[in-house]
Amino acid sequence: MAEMDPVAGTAPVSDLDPFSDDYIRSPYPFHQQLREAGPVVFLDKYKVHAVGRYAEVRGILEDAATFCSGAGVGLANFHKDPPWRAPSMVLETDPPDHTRNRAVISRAVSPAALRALRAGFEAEANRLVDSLLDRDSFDAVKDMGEPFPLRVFADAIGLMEDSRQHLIAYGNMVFNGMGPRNKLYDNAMENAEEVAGWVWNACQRKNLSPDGLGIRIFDAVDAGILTDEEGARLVRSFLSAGVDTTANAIANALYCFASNPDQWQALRANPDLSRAAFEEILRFESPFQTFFRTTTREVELAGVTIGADEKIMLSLGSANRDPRQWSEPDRFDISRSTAGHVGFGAGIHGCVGQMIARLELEVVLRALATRVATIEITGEPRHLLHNTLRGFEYLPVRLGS
Ligand code: QZP
Repeated sequence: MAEMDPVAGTAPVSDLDPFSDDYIRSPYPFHQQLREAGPVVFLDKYKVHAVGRYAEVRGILEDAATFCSGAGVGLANFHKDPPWRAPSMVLETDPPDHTRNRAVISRAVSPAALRALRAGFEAEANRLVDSLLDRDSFDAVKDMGEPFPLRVFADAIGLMEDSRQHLIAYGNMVFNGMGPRNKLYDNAMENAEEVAGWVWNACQRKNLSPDGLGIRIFDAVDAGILTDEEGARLVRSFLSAGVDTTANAIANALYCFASNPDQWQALRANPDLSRAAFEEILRFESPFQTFFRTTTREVELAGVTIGADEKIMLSLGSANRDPRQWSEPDRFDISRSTAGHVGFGAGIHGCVGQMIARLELEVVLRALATRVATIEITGEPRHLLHNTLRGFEYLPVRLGS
């Protein structure tokens, strides 16, 4: 054990590095070490506490008064390091502002609005799967995971057509930007100005289609609840959160089923399990792995005292495989009960777009389950090296009819 750090308090000190290439490529053995080291550990390399057990992860997510988001949900503490972009009005905000802003988004993604999207999402999923079926091989990331949300989600928001590919680069900035300033961070930020400039332009009222979800945010501007700038910044949350997450979920889904053919046959036999299967994919290969919160006061957590204004890392991926919570957590089983998984977070910041994500993945899984007999990996996959997302850089797949 390393020497005692004044910030560590009584937490066991660990030399685990959740942002190292080895950890990112194969996080699950490291998650186990994190959980076994204790309910709260201190990551010596980053001088922050970390939790990997389900109970503490969930407990922190549900106590937003003690563990706030306003200082950022990445490693950087906005109170000390100014963020690279204007803070998100939902993700990186606390009540009461958060409550008001989230309500505006919630209204835009109402059940009625989502019902109107289903038929179009289904048609695109069917078309996409038909075009990939029986091809010798394709890349699950570039040919399926990314194109699907870039088409259906961006259309649903009412985004302009040209240069939508920038959304992938922007997601990379947002999600790698939550990690330390390592090479992944720097690479993601390489084209920051151009990409962020495009996104900001796309968020403006005049550039949003009159029948999309994005323009609904501006109803709150017309009602005097938000300024124009705030309206655009809330639309920015859609574009930040809604593409890389589902793109990786789609590729992870193909990987889960390719490596568990019995589960694929179970879904084929009953495509109505598509929604449930997505929850298990989120539990088993959570696209979003790592969150931070910041203490609003000195707090005792599982016997460890943490000072005020300290960052704490939450491993959602680890919580979703904690054997204290799940039986046989390392088994991919679409028939298990996944209730309580934290792939969408929990508490007041729980994913506000989760019903859109569920709709997207349901229709993709259903399109696959009703057309595809076999899913095979045809070459060496490469995992994405990424500070917070879990997915693939390259996943060669064949779908057999
Ligand atoms: C990203 C934003 C998994 C979440 C961290 C996704 C996410 C949610 C919101 C925003 C960005 O508001 O910019």
